[in-house]
Amino acid sequence: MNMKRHRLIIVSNRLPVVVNKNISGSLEVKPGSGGLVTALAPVLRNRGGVWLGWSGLTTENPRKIGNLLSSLDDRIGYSLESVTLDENEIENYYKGFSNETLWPLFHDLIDHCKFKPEYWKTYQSVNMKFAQSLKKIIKKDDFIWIHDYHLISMIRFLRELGVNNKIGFFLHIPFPPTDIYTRLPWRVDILGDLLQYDLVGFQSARDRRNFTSSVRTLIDKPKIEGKGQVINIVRKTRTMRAGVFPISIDYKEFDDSASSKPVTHKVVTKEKYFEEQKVILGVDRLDYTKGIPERLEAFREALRRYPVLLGKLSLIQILVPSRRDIPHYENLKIKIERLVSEINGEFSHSGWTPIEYHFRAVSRDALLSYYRIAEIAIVTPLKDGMNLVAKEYCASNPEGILILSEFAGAAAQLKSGALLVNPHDSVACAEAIQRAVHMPESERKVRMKKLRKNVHRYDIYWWVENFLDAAFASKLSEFSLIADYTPLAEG
Ligand code: ADQ
Repeated sequence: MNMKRHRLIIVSNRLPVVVNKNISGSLEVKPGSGGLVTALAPVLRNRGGVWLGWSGLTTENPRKIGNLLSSLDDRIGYSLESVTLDENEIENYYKGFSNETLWPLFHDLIDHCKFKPEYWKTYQSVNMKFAQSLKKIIKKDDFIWIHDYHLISMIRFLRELGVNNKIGFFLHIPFPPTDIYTRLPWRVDILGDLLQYDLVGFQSARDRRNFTSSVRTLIDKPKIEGKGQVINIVRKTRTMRAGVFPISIDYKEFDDSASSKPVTHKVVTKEKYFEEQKVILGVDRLDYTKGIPERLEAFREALRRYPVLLGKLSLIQILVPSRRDIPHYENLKIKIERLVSEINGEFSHSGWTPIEYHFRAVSRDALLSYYRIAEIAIVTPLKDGMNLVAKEYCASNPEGILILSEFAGAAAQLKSGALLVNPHDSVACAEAIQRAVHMPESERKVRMKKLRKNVHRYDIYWWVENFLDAAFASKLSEFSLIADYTPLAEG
């Protein structure tokens, strides 16, 4: 297995940098942060690499953006190539098919889906545009790794354009059960596209099982070879691989930074404020899949059922703004804020407000300080590909307790240390909150130790290496890490 000779090409909807126009009208670019960039950047640097994606701007001259991005090459050690999108493409491909069709459908929320032919048409043309941009930069031995639901169809156009390179795909969001997936008018096209990849990675065994079941129902009955972390799907014309690769975080970076001086300074200030109370923390992007109203209802239920918590437990809910030009998101924000004010109105007394609510992105240091002061983190998505907040909390707080939705991809991996809950069951969630508040220290320590060990062992570097191994191993038995699959399975 010699992967070293292959240059790595990463493709994602957005580039790993933020391009902005400053007040004087000139363009500025800042290297992005986040687990994926942190993990892939060294790999791209080592073997040579390119990251292709949309810059985030619509009206700028592509050449201007290109020049600006290439000025970063030396600093970051790999190249950035941008695709330009116009307003219509953003409307129909990005907001439309990606975020109003595939996103809700793949999270089982059929009522939120719009199935518009013009969305599909533009999704196709933008995927073609990405394929054409990629074709211009591709070399014979490059390994292409495409990310997420925005770009599933890219493979079809790449193959039509004569690109024969090995191509992998990773789906960051769940793959839905067959009875939900079949509602999609373009169900056969999307499945057919996924089957053209050499390797498709899913977050959990649940997602891969849903995928193979839809293939059986809608396409044909392939032969499945293997039953571990990676399987071969053998069809008449070709064989592809499908694997389970739970994404993770840079554990060490979170662990180290959480105890750094600037973070500790913030922790001390916040601890003074919450001296009398325990803190339970929610951190999410504003999204209807994250189960935020359900969590607030559960917190209200806990305060009603267990008066001992009044004045003793505060919920800090941090919400990062997201997709606000889609009506469902704006309505969700209104619903959340109404609930926060209802709960605060019902229970506050002088010196104690049950919910502290922030609607903004917070800095990394501030986020870590919240992770550290929170005795409990409550992560209750209705469905989630993985959920990195759960893992970030474990890496940042050795003393904490994690309440986790059984519908987060992370649950398969973290179930033995976390308190698993059904986010739709407000009574069970309230009981879990009460249990967490009163959990004996010895149990808390044992649970968090298990969680941290797991997140540490299967960190983001493991994830990248494991995916690349799966793409290049000539036989399934060649996976060095396959023996480690059991602890990640769904039990
Ligand atoms: P997301 O749906 O964005 O990702 P998640 O995995 O929870 O969800 O990641 C959110 C990230 O945003 C975390 O790194 C968190 O720290 C950060 N964040 C959240 N709120 C913040 C705030 N107020 N301020 C600053 N930062 C904040 C998709 C899928 C997930 C999958 C990831 C990665 O939906 O299921 O885990 O991709 O594959």
